[in-house]
Amino acid sequence: MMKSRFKKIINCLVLLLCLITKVSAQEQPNIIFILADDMGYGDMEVYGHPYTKTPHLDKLANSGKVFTQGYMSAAWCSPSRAALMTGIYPAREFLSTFCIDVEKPSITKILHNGGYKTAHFGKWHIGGGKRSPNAPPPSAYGIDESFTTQSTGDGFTREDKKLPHYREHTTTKYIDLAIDFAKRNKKEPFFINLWLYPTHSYINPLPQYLERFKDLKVNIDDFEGEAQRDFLTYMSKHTDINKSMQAYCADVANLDDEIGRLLTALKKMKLDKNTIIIFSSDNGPGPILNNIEKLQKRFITKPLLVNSVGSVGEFQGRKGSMYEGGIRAPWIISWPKYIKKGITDTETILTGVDFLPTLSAMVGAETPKDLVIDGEDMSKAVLGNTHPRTKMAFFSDKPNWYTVRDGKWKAHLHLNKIKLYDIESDKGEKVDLTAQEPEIARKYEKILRQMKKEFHQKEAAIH
Ligand SMILES: [Ca+2]
Repeated sequence: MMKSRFKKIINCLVLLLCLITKVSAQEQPNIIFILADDMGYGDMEVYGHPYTKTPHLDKLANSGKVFTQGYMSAAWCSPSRAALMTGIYPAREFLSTFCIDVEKPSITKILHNGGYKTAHFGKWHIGGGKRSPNAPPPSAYGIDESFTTQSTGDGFTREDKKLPHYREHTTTKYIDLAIDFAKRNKKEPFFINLWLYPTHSYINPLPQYLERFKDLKVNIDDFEGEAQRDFLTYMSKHTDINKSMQAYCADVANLDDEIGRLLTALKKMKLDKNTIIIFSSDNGPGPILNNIEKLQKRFITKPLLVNSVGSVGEFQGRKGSMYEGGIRAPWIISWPKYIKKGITDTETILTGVDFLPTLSAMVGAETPKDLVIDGEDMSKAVLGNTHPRTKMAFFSDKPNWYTVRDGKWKAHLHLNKIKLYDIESDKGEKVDLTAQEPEIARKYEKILRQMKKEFHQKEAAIH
């Protein structure tokens, strides 16, 4: 009798446990990480652009949290993406292999092992290009489904790439794939890396988007930042600045519309409340190219935008630079179920290597016990209030330039020379305080020289 009652209690407990486990599995959020390519910090309405129209991205921003002190860990595509995937500074190893280490943890592998269905649609560029043609495909990193470019996995054919507006159509294709993947996996948690091409040059906008901006005339004074105004003045001497800006705004509008299509689909599937959507860009907008005259000629003969006129907001430096314009990135994180909407965090410093530990913590994914990474779990800042970091944020993607952000200070060791800025009062990094603050400058010089010694132990390629 006692035995049978005991058995009943055990059975009830087992049932209860099963129910709890089932509920928590269903409760686990989906994640979509949308990464734009070379889109500037200042390219959205919400980040202060005077001309672009981004109603869907702005809506996404209003439904979650906007960070104004977010960074990428590098200033160009490949290393920046490697940092996001691994939580490790790319200068340690990636810049000598151009392939993320398949033996080490990656965010996709961690989530896959934690029961997530995982996908990568879009640019890959962290193994498989000219620099590492024998790199493993995305599936080696715990990715269940992928359709990518610049990888050794499945993707567009040579014929596809010859089609008109190929680059613009890639976005439509990747969004279609993301919607389809979400539909098929909506009963279990899923993760999608959605790494889109806009606004990387060359831009050849679809006519319907160009039409929207055909009357746009650029007034350079509409831009707040001095460096951005100087850049546009330079560009206006070499290209038709109105046409370039119209094309750029058209490209951003196309991206925004496609993201809007994804958000609508998620809502229809009733996945909008419990899906974490993150939006960022891998590095700053395209720089002034040193072969501008050659490109000018091409600009006249082909309807291509040869150089991005993306905005760095108030900062200086563009893609490839460790000044803010190269590494400061828009970071929008929305999760209606848990993140309070309409908040702008102007204090928390986030950087690319934080992505893996922060996201893992947000969804309760187990990370390997022996995990050694550079990033810091900043989930408290995402889910709650502003949160100070304990680790300094480092940046380097070439052997002659090391940078650190630590509170209000930012220091560069560039071409073996130290420069120090108070980034809170001097966003444009115009006033070098090395002479006024010699002790602080020495402190960061020592740290950066140590970083130089520790990083780049292997010969790294210069971009
Ligand atoms: Ca890029």
